Amino acid sequence: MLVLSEEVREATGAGRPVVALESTIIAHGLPRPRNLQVALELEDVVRREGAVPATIAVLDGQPHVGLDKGQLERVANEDGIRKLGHRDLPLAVASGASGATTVSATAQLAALAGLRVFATGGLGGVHREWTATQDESADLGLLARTRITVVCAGVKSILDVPATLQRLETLGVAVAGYRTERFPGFYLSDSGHPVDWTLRDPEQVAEVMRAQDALGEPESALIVANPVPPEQQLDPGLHARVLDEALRACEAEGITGQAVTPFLLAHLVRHTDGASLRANLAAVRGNVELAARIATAWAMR
Ligand code: PSU
Ligand code: MN
Repeated sequence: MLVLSEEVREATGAGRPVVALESTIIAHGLPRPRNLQVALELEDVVRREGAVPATIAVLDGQPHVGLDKGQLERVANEDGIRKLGHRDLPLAVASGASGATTVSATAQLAALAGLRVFATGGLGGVHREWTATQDESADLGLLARTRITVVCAGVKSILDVPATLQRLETLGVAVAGYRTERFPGFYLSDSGHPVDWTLRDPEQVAEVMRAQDALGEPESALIVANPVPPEQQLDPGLHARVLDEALRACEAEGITGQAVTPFLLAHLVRHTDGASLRANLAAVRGNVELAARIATAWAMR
């Protein structure tokens, strides 16, 4: 049922490096018209590193792995494009719906297509109001049972970061900092929390992936947490202040469920004069580039 783009089909057939990219960040995480430019730019970053990009989305009920320009345009600009977590996939397929895929849905489809490396901005996780709302992203549970390597700038800083790290530990998902002993904070280089493991180069990441396969079940993910460069991070003071306002606005407006993350991200963009957007993009770009290098090291194994 998967539709692979021609270049993804050729690359996977020949064992060449492919990087899966999610589409929720395009449809629901970034403002128009910047979102389409970013989608195209991220694909270019992958190509420049000698790998093939596979942006993933569901269009008219068909899960696509690798999108052409017209399909990327639909994801970026089509009104009513849904946000699909992995639980939504069978519903979207059976009803012919179109939607962007979150980390959980992208990871599931990427693994189904035989892809092993995936890049995003920040993972979903445990929300700060968890005791009242029980809002924990489905990203975490899916990564506990999917053999994929996710390169991200940690988890989104709008979340309860220590609770999310604890959940990842409980769920048995491997986490390593990339050239850092600190867990990155999405818009910030450092979330204020340590990581237990540090990896130094793409070859070392590929070795961990090999070891995962040799060790067998359970088929869980590897999170490679790659910080945004300190000179490109959002000012920590501004971040703390605006995030606080955003969380209060979210509660005051009664935003719940899937709408929470896009609401908070959009609030930050507006109230930091685009500075959060610049930090977000710097983080995603770095992650996509590193993912391409890891995919290359993995393809040469
Ligand atoms: N990273 C970004 N921007 C985003 C996301 C990640 O830089 O918008 C998306 C991812 O698709 C992630 C989703 O899976 O946010 C989490 O949403 P939720 O908290 O509703 O599970
Ligand atoms: Mn949620």
